[in-house]
Amino acid sequence: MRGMNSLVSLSLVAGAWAGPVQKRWQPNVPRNPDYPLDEVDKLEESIMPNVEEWVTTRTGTFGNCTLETAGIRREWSDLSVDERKEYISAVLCLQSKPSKIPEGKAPGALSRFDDFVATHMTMAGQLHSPTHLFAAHRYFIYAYEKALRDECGYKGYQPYMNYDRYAEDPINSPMFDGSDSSMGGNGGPYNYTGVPQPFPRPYNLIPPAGGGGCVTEGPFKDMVVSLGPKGALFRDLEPNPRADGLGSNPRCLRRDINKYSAMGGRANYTYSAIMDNDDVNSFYNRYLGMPQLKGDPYPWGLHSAGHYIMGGDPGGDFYCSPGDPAFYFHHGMLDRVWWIWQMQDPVNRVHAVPGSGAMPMPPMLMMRDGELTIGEVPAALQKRQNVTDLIVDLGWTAPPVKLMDLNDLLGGLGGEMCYIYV
Ligand SMILES: *[C@@H]1O[C@H](CO)[C@@H](O)[C@H](O)[C@H]1NC(C)=O
Ligand SMILES: *[C@@H]1O[C@H](CO)[C@@H](O)[C@H](O)[C@H]1NC(C)=O
Ligand SMILES: *[C@@H]1O[C@H](CO)[C@@H](O)[C@H](O)[C@H]1NC(C)=O
Ligand SMILES: *[C@@H]1O[C@H](CO)[C@@H](O)[C@H](O)[C@H]1NC(C)=O
Ligand SMILES: [Cu+2]
Repeated sequence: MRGMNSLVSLSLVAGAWAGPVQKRWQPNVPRNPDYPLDEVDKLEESIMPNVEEWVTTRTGTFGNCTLETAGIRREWSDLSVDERKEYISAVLCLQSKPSKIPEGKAPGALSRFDDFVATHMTMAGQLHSPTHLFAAHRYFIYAYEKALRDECGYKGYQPYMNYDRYAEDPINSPMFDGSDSSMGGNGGPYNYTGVPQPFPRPYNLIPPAGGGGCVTEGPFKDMVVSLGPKGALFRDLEPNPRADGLGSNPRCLRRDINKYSAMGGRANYTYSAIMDNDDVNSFYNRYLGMPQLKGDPYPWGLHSAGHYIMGGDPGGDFYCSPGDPAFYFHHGMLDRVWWIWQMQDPVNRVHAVPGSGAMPMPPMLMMRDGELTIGEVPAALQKRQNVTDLIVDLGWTAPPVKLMDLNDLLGGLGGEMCYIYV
């Protein structure tokens, strides 16, 4: 353990501060020259010696997972245009395959893609509890990536969105410029007040950015959104025919591609979230924007910043947000940030779970009357929990697994989960 710690601090000094990084292993993947590495990308490069050390010294069952066999999740604009189109085709394929949800349970799930939305809606309480937020979303994206690969023949891995690349002008970025190699364009104009943020009270607001109507350009312009709304951002939406939001309510995909939101996800925010929070609970709180930093012009937290880059419907709906295919890019980025945080000190951080054990309970996000707010922490969660007993259950999309089997992305689930970010 001592050896590992000194290795960690050495590599941080070397990696973060422009010194030569000793790289023994480097994936051979191209980068887009339009986007020089930001401070978080450099931090990510600097952790590779820690990652190598970790995969050779940890104990447990990791199957055949090694750095050489690991899948590589890349940033969207680092993919070639053809690779982007392959990904888009796979998503369109998932949207054309029939749902596998048992008859009558979620009649609004019109496709296999919608099964993931319905799962996120029904399991929202578990997915967003402090203990589960990181690991359950990791599993959720993993299950989606697996469906793209196994059911739609996709050969690559789930891309992520580095918010910093697009923050200045997301509407004209390779993610959202509406071209046929983008994840679709902005929505038309819609008049709304913005997105209320739960911290601090009284609410601050992510300002509206001019969109909010139907997406009319790009591969998802004809997409039919059916589930929800359930925690809607917009008031002009038709209510779902079922109280649980799982009925069919066909409508267009709406977005307000929002640079104000994106600014809260710039690299300096991500970098300080990773580097200034040694304890898993303070890292968790910072990731959610709590407490607000003094004088912060974009005090949303990474999680909200990324969600409201697309916002709209269903992207801005707490329950239905995976109904916007850009959701997976955002939560992929969050998963990457968690991994970079973990790999600063793998021995102490890989299996650290927010809100559990002896550490103080962070506040919890809840949905009340359609607004996101800080809830009380349920008495059951206040209790000192034995984290080895926690289960992540993704109902209709993946078998239940132990939460602690999801903490190590290089070898989780007995080696079945095996990927890194580049
Ligand atoms: C590991 O790889 C070997 C050889 O390819 C294969 O036989 C074995 O089933 C794999 N084990 C796991 C756990 O995937
Ligand atoms: C937007 O809505 C607000 C509140 O309903 C209204 O006061 C304002 O005039 C509207 N703005 C436009 C440009 O329609
Ligand atoms: C990030 O940089 C911006 C612009 O310089 C600044 O306003 C903001 O406070 C910084 N945020 C953090 C968390 O350092
Ligand atoms: C937690 O539970 C596991 C098995 O479920 C057990 O082996 C372990 O000793 C328990 N730890 C504590 C601190 O109670
Ligand atoms: Cu979620």
